[in-house]
Amino acid sequence: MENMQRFGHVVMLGPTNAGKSTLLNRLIGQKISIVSPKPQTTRNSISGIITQGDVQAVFLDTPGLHRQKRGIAPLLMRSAYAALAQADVVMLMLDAAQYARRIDGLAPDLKPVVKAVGDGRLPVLVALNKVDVVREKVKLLPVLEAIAEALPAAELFPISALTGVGVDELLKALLSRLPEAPHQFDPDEVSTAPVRFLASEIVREKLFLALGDELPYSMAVTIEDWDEKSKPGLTKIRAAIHVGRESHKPMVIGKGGERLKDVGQKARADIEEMLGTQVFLELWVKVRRDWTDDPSFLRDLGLGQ
Ligand SMILES: Nc1nc2c(ncn2[C@@H]2O[C@H](COP(=O)(O)OP(=O)(O)OP(=O)(O)O)[C@@H](O)[C@H]2O)c(=O)[nH]1
Ligand SMILES: [Mg+2]
Repeated sequence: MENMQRFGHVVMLGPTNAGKSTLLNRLIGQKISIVSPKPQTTRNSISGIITQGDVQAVFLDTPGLHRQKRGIAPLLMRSAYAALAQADVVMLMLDAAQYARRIDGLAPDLKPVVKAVGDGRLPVLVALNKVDVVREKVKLLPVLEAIAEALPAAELFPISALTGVGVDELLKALLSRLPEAPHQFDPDEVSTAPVRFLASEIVREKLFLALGDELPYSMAVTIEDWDEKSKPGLTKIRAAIHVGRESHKPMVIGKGGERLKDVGQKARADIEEMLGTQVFLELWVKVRRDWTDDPSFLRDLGLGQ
């Protein structure tokens, strides 16, 4: 039939730090999902919408899979797997740089995800990411073989989300698997996430990049006030950074307030780009003891049930 529309959800699943959010941003052509070199950066499933002619896809970037059991980690894992319920197509992303160093094929901790997606119910495409850092391509052979063995029906795409190598082919294949269904979004919509949420994520990204290895995991960011009415062309935003302990507060603020100021400046620049207005961003650090155990606050963050 002519002009039959296709629409569906592509769920991006994979170990933490594989590069899922980096790929989503590249596919959408703008920053929607935050990225950092640290694991467990993504906390909420984030949508990115692509419309190409008769095909429209909602990509769901999920929190990375890992084996941590502390704090909110199990909640994040559950939400990643829960996204599968919406999937028409699964994109499983693996880090080639990590697996190329292994000689024994797939890591044992991938077993649960292989089990979850490998029952043949959904089409699975595997994106073997970060091939840009694997100089000797022959080193990829064992992992390619291991993937083919674990998921015989899956199509395999070596890519680099960073440089763009292989991404067009992967996108084409993902879109081609979507079912016939009417489009659900305006062609220029890029995400279903509210801009306020995206702004809070930008602040969280800058904190992830500015702080050491432990602290980012005990922090959350909420938007307390958003005012675009009092002055045309200016958005005034007040965001709270929640830390779990009193002793974390000075670490976030830094000597003479330098660290918080730096985080604020970097976040403001990105939020201005996203909104296309000037932004006045006020950040304040709030101690919310043990927020990771507070169901109502977790719900406010979109992390609870
Ligand atoms: N060299 C290289 N680095 C990449 C590539 N893709 C992503 N990265 C880097 O890998 C790190 C993790 O990227 P993310 O996009 O945050 O990974 P993620 O899978 O979303 O991680 P979680 O949200 O923690 O699950 C960042 O430092 C990226 O810059 C790639 O193709 N090549
Ligand atoms: Mg991510």
